[in-house]
Amino acid sequence: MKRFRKNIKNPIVSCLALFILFTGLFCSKPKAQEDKKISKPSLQDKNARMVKPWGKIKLDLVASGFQLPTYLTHAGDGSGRIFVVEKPGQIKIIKEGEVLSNPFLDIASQVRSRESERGLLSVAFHPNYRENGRFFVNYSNLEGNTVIAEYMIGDHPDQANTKSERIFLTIKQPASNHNGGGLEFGPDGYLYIGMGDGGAAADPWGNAQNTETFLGKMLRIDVDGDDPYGIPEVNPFIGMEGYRPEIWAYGLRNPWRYSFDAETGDLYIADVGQYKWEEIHVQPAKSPGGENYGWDILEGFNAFELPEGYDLDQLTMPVLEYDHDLGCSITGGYVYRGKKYPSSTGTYFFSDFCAGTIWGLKKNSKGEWEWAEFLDTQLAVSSFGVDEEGEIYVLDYNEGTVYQLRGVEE
Ligand SMILES: [Ca+2]
Ligand SMILES: [Ca+2]
Repeated sequence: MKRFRKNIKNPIVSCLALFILFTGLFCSKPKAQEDKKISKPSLQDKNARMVKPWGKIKLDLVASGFQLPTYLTHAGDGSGRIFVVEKPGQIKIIKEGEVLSNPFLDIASQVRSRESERGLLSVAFHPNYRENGRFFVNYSNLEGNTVIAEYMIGDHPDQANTKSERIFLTIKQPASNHNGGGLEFGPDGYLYIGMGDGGAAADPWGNAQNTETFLGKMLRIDVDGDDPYGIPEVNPFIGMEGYRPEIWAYGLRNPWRYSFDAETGDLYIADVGQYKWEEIHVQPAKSPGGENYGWDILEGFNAFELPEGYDLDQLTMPVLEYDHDLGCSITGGYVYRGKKYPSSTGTYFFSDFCAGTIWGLKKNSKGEWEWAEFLDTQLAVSSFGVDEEGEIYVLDYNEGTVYQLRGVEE
């Protein structure tokens, strides 16, 4: 496997010339401390095994000209349209292969995007969007705080009503980095909101393990419940003192991208690491929630701020970690469930913003996690996305391009 090089080949140049998303402190990262390996038990033994790729993929250019694209998705309304989110505050539509000149949504005047991890970060369409025209965005407001808000379709199907905003949540951000950014509806119809730990480095405020804050969490809300939103009755901490009832899982550092397997409902969370380890957690569809994913006690499988005598059984371990020889900021993707490329079926594709490598992760026939390098690219992969057919797309942040990930069938 090749080591990553291009985006951080020259740290000075890359930090000045490129927006380094997600890690934020990359430019000033202290040298990693010597790894404090946990020997009892040897947790790293549980890491997914690197194997030869079990298929071939390629990337084909679909559209270009986007301004710092951060996300791509579809409306699930049968229109076949693809929606591309731009960090400065617009959402563009790709319709029958053409990028429409008028944006679907333009809220740039209320979005703060000059810092690398702030801006318009994602959109999620209501599962019944075709009937109700409701969709949801995650952006940084002019004060730099996270806003989760609803918008409605306008008079024309290709243009939202910019005056329809209904704010669900405003979450104070103590630093400009680690804002999370994802929004995904689960198979249960609830909205999952991934929140970073509040930023700086090493979670100085202890947010990820603090169950009274939204930071460093996966939240789950019911957008069809009370005004402005309801709490699902089966949320794991509902009614418990010392816990925000919105919390679905905690102990996350910066879950920038996460997604549900469209077939199994399993939740794949790619959590951006601190000095050394990038990681993926997989939450089974049958999980009742409440997992503690470890940050900042652990980074990946490794001790970070591990208290003396801490019972590691309280934590849910990742299925995969990789160190900073291979990248510096993981970009979670999707499990392929499209119909066109059967050799990719069931493979979770993901990448790294600094490295551009596209990897696949999958359980083998014995139920053991394996991963492999599928493609070496020069892209700054800010996100993946899927269309209505379940086909996967890859966004290049620096070039503003959208590629389709295609299997190369033998
Ligand atoms: Ca800390
Ligand atoms: Ca973790």
